[in-house]
Amino acid sequence: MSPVVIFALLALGYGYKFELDDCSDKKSFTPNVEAGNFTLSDLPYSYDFLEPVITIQINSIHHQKHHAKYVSKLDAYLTTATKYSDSTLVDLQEAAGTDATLQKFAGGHYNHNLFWWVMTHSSCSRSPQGDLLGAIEKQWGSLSGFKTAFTTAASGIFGSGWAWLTVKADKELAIVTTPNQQNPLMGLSGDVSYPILGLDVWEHAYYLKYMWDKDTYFTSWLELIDWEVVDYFYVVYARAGNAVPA
Ligand code: MN3
Repeated sequence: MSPVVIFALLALGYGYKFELDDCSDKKSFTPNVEAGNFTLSDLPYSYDFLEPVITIQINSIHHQKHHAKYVSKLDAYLTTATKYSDSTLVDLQEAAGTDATLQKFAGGHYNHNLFWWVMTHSSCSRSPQGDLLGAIEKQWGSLSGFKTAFTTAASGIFGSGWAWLTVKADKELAIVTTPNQQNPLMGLSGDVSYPILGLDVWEHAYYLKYMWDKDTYFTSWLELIDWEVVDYFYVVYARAGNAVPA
């Protein structure tokens, strides 16, 4: 392509250029109050908002195809499992401990909801603050110590799964991994705890950009955590012994 053509494309706004003002384009957290029947919510930002770490292609396929399928499979199951007709999505995580179908589809829906909320554009990501920062420093020495431990845990997942920052019953923080679409609320990989941050380690979450290089996905992803939201989840819900109503 000639320099003239490239300049013309740039002048026309081709390519995504992020401005700091755009941070306010992310919607504020709203609790999920649905029960018995669930819908795929819009993402709290546009599909290109997480570029270049998460591409528009990955984000749109992930949401419109993968996440959407968990929701439709969950709703199909709930038409037969009528005992859950008044259950919220958090109730279903608790019930999933003894229900393998809920582990897949209620887990898949909840995990993705939480995943979308805890991300923002890397320019809008600020460090954790206050009590959460203190709790991280207590457990891992520093934020960078946490990031190393989190990446190591994520790298240790064999096959598909999730890495979580979670709050235990004793209020201490922990890093936990779960296989498939399970999560710490189900109590299948240790005691029940309350996740405030979740990283999707399924190939569909990164392969179109990172391919075999999972470690670059992990380290890049840590730079787009919306710590303001994670702080909020910690203080308002998890530290009080409640699941985030994602
Ligand atoms: Mn996924």
